Amino acid sequence: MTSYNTKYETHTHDVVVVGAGGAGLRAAIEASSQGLSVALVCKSLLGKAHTVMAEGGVAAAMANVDSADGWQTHFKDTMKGGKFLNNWRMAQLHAQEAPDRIRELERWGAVFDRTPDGRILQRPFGGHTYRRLCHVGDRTGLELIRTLQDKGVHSGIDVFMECTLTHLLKDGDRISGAFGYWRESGRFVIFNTKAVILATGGIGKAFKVTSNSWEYTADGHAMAYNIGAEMIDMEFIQFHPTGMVWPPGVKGILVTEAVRGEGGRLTNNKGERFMQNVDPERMELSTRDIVAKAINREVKEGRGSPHGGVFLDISYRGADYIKKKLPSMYHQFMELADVDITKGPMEVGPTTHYTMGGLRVDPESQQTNIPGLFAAGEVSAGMHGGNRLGGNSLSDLLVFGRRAGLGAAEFAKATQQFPSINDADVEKAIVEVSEPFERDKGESPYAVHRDLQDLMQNKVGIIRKEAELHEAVTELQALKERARVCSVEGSRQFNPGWHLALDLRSMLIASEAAARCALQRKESRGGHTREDFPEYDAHWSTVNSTIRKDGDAMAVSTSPLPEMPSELKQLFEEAK
Ligand code: FUM
Repeated sequence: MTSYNTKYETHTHDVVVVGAGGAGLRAAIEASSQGLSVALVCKSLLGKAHTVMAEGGVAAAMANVDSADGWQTHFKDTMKGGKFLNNWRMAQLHAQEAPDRIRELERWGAVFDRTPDGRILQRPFGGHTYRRLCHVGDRTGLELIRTLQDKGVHSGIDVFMECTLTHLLKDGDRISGAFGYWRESGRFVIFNTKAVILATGGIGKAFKVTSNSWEYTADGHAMAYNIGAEMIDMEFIQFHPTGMVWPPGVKGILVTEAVRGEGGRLTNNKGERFMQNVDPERMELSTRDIVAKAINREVKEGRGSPHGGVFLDISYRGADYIKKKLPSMYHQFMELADVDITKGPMEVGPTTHYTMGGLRVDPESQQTNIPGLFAAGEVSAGMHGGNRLGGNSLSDLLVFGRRAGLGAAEFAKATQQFPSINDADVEKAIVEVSEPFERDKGESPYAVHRDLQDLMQNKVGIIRKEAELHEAVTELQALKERARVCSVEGSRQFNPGWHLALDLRSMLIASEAAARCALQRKESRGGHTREDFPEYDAHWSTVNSTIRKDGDAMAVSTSPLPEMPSELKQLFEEAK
């Protein structure tokens, strides 16, 4: 329902999903299938999502290629890859339900690559014991989005594109809606709802070198944090080992792990396969945290490629094979770098790819600690622990997108009346988003963003040190102040400077959470490496980092990890 007779354009739906990547689409489909009215609100155009950057495949223990695979092995791989910091129940549900979600996707029209006898083909990926990644060449995320989008638009979901939400609204303790603006006109818009599902993705644009595109500015993290939602484990950032390093304009663009899955070899400038010294058993298919750090070391110690990466070579597989299995990589390097990967190596290096931390959710329903607020996909946390295995994000968003849709639908059904929108909260939100226009001598948001990216890249990056993290926390306070008083010119009509000024506030919250948690965790584990504490630590293996808003301050603490039941622990004993 749309109403224009109140002061602001207001839309009323049982469930509002924010973000239209895989998690948002899957959640919206599920909530809609429960007979509820559903709004799907996205900042970008439908179909433009970081989901497409999970190129190499979706992990599910279908056992089509390696018949010994099963959910127990997938569960164990996920826990080991996450360095046992995962929420065990999420990892269990994920491993158990992923194959059903793939079969469902296939029924909805996804066209996977096939085994000779017609089953879904599966390829190897880092940290997975068996060949487990169902794929469509190197365009798996794209096919997943295409399929979900097709299904979604025929499910009666109301889609609101190019609409940025900046504030979640509450009625008492529970969620009542969201406030934002149309990117083109700058007009304000309100969504009144019984339940909100955040599926806003990650925080990659806080870093200088990233595979993420402009949308990944921590919007969901910040909106939820600002109304009292708890975050966990924000220090765990995944630096994907292989992004492009050259030419400068494309630095950070993803080079899919499928290149290594199909046999790609990493070498340094001496021609050495350096993974031999790091993980001789798994070599290039070690987990991402390990491969990224190994590449970082080669470069730092002077064994890098001419443009500051290392070499990744698949050319020995032959042109036909490469063009069939890795068509996007072939075109990407040809068009962007003038490199023919069927004839010679690529140059690659780590790129900020994924945030393991995020909003704490209930594993069954994906509800946060705010009644009526749910989260799925990268903005939520727990599933991947300290390091995500490649391919587990696509299966995560299918499994937990569905669960969030169901959870929100049940919550909405149990809510008789629409909660009220508090006018004072809306007026406050309007004042906050209008502030950048009120000043004429403030700094440009672009300058603040550039400095934020440099800071996060250099001091909260792959290798961290106490002194630099202290500096990062202090410098982030200064950046927050600069962002608070930055100014933009012109009007609210399509004004990218204004959009960035607002996004900066969200990125600064996520960055501060990452830096403070990284300072607190005195050990190295997965996507968090402390040069001064290089080993695992027994205490830190039992706790999640927690982040909450405490007045104007950010409170960082720890909470005990949920205890794994004995029958699951037994799986690890049997493996020994
Ligand atoms: O390398 C890739 O294709 C990325 C996959 C993922 O992040 O899951």
